[in-house]
Amino acid sequence: MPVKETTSLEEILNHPTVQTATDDSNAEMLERRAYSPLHCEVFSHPYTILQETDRYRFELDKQAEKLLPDIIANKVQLIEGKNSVDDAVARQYGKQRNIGIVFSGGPAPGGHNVIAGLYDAAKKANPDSRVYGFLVGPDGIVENEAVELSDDLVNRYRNLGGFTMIKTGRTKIDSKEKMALSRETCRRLDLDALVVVGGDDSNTNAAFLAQEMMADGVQVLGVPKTIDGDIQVRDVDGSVLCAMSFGFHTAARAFATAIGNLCTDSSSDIKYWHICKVMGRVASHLALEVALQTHANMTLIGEDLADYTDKTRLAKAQADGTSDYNAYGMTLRHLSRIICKTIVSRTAVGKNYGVIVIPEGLLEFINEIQVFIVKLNTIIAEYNQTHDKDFHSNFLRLEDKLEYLRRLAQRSREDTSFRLWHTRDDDLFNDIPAFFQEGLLMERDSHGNFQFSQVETEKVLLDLVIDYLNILKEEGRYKVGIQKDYFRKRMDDAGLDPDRYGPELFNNFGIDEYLLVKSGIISVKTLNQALENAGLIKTGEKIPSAVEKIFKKSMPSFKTQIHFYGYDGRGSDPTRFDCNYTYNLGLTVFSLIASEATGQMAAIKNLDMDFSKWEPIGIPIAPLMHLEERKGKLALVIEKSIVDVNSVAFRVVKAQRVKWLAAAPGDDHYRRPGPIRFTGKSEEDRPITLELNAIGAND
Ligand code: FBP
Repeated sequence: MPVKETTSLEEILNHPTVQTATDDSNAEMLERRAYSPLHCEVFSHPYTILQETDRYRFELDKQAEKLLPDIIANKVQLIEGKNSVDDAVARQYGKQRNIGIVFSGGPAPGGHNVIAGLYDAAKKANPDSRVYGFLVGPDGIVENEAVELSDDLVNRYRNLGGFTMIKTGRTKIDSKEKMALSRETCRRLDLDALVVVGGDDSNTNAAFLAQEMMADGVQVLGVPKTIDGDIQVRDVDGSVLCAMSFGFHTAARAFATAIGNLCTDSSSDIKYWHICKVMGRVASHLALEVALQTHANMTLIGEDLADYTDKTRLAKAQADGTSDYNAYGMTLRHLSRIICKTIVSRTAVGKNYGVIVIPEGLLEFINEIQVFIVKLNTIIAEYNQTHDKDFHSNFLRLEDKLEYLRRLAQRSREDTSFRLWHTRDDDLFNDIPAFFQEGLLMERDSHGNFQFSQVETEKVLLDLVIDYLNILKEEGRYKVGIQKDYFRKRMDDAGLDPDRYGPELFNNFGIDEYLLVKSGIISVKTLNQALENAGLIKTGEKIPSAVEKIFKKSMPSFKTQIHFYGYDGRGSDPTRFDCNYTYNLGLTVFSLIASEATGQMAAIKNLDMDFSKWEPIGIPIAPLMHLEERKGKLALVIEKSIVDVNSVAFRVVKAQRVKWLAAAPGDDHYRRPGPIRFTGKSEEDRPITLELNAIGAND
């Protein structure tokens, strides 16, 4: 159709090219929907059975033994594929079932494939089985808001990111009322099994639901999800049962793609420092993976900072015969100094640009801040327990909250047994910027977790960095290195003798590739003075413009761009690794259901190996529990797995730090991870951390 001015809008909109261009689906999406994930070998058989094994041991928590008596003795379940089974098993396997599934917590790429795997397996075992998706997270269970999944609905979301199909939420089923309502929902839907796809807190919740619902004959199973990568399960002997939760690979690749692009941009226009905060509520696994994927100039790892000891302070204290407890752990101020050192060292070789990666949960590992977080958690929780209205709705404005804290400090002065909030705490708290105070006082999530994603950690740190860089600049210790050939050329062009000017202008003339203007020369006035003193210009004479230009070039300005990588990566379409991983988790969870298991978490062993070696298993949840402070009280939860500073992955990153910082003449060592590619050859088969940490374990 030739488009003329007279062509109507309706005709244009009906044109096939316009129809294709404005369609909601595109080629990539259709390709994803059509992709059939690989099946682990055991699932190629018509049946699966469970084999309980004593090979893995756990240390049981006393409280878990008390509160979860019916599932605490659960063992690891191996899954075996069978071509034939006896009639009773076949009947059991293929019986008509009603299964409910719920997403709990933040979205993680691959969730839809868990549903698809479960749905396909359930329908294959018995086409009359029904799978219900609870809507908007655990609230859907409490309120009986569910949708029966159909081929059409499931097919629409195969291999696609997000939890869009049934949405998610962060409600915790933590009261008698909510538990009773949940049981009622399961009764109404006549559920045989409930599957909770969630993080450490949600799987903890799944264990309590399993215990509670045992009486009703409802099996409850968990699936380890979180982009944070902090659900990793080992037994007491160190055998890895679950190396990584799903979604981690995709989120890390998405962050790395964006940050890799920033490395390219930054080293092109060489004027910005990109400060990139990456998600991971507590653990720095995502930051570590991003470091490996991009080779950014500096990546902070929270767990490493917590491990820090100030050797100079310790030595001084030892020499004085005293103890200096402040030498242990990192302070924000000290950290800002380390970042400044990085910036200064690169700038000295002409690189006043770069990329710094900061983990979202950094503050968790800074002692002074962690103390505030824990104290405020307790204050807020205690307030909520003793008042009708909760802390945040009672004290809406920051001033009101601060006033309440002031009253607590006053109380500590009057009543020495009250130790929660001292005058010193109050003074220190009042010293920090208002936006940071607001962040620290912010509402905790339903599991009592501090919401790190809502705090501008990077801003807090950056303010300190800027302050200190200004001091260094005034002291003449922060300078842009001038390349020696550039200096010579500019001077020759201006008819000036570089060998006359060089020694007067620079500290290291004739020594280094990059020349540093003497620390006393920090302004045009001091430059003038230096040239006059050296007899290079007379009093009142103008500074040669080439020299002034060189000087100005040596004076750094610290320009930053701040980025937060979190929700964007969390919403990415899954990598092929996550597609296959999650689909097989879905198949695994059905095998657990079909063999009557409860209180187990589906997992795939050997994720670091070739797909042919992947081994679906069930991990008992209750033995993973330990006591942790939540909402000011000790609560049973699954232990979060943080970065192990002795792991191979961390040690490799640590060993590369100087190289990737590239504070030396020459190129940076950035790596271009490129975008997530669903089809085609890709070297990114699995997280790099996973591969590195498996070294030795599999040898
Ligand atoms: P889950 O642990 O529930 O998977 O959530 C992880 C996470 O993406 C963290 O990285 C982040 O701190 C948090 O969720 C953000 O929470 P919210 O979505 O409530 O803002």
